[in-house]
Amino acid sequence: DMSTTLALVGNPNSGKTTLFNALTGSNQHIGNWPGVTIERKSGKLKQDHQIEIQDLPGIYSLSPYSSEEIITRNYLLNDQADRLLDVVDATNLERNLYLTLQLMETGIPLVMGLNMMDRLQKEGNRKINLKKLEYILGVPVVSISALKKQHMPQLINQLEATKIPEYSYPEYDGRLESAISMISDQIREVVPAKQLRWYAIKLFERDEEISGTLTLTPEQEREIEATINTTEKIYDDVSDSIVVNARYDFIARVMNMCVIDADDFRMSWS
Ligand code: GDP
Ligand code: K
Ligand code: MG
Repeated sequence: DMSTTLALVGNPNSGKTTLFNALTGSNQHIGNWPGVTIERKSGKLKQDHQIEIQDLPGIYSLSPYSSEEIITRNYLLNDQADRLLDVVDATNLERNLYLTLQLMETGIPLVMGLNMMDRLQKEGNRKINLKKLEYILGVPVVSISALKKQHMPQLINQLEATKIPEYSYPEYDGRLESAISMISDQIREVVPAKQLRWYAIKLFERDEEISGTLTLTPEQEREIEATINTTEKIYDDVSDSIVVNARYDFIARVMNMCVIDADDFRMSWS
């Protein structure tokens, strides 16, 4: 069976459903996610029935606080998606990137569909350098308008590519990276290799939903807790907040490098 499953992931209102409809046409299956009344839609890509598309619930984060987040992350962790199409609202790039970074931590190949480009152009006060965005994130970026069905052939080309380039993970502050690497050493034997970073970060965040799924020795648990405690002392902050700040630092660098606002010019002439 040569079929691949492509999961649409993104913030609420980033245009997932509009894009899903544009890609699948009337070829859709609608149901519910098990145990919850959240609608589940899947369908086949119109131009290539080997590509099965799954629309996932809109989320801002892969934390375990809402049904939408839990459905999405379980789906991603249980290896049901071969690739991700990260639907990003270009007019809200900064906020949307917060989820993108977390999606990249799952190790699943990802293409970014930078949506709402028609609105960004109409607003006319911001330019996004797509080449630099691709470079700094290390993922393919295709600018689209799902509503106006613009750049759909370019997107489909990228989705059909036999291989999506491997990306390196977003690299955070060195002191956090060394904690992640020490935790990784403790759990290397008990988690899938490509999800090592995901599990290490989640353990660092003290995500109990995740730690509950792993069987660790008391010694491993002690080592991990010691790593977290030491790092919290270094930062004088709690671990989940250290990770949040590290992600925002990374996003600030991306925005600095890739985005030019009309205001930036006005400032420099005043
Ligand atoms: P979802 O919550 O991610 O499924 O987002 P929807 O597909 O429901 O879209 C949210 C709103 O954004 C709707 O009003 C869409 O018509 C609109 N929308 C989606 N894609 C685009 C786009 O490319 N351009 C513009 N201007 N609006 C869009
Ligand atoms: K919506
Ligand atoms: Mg939707």
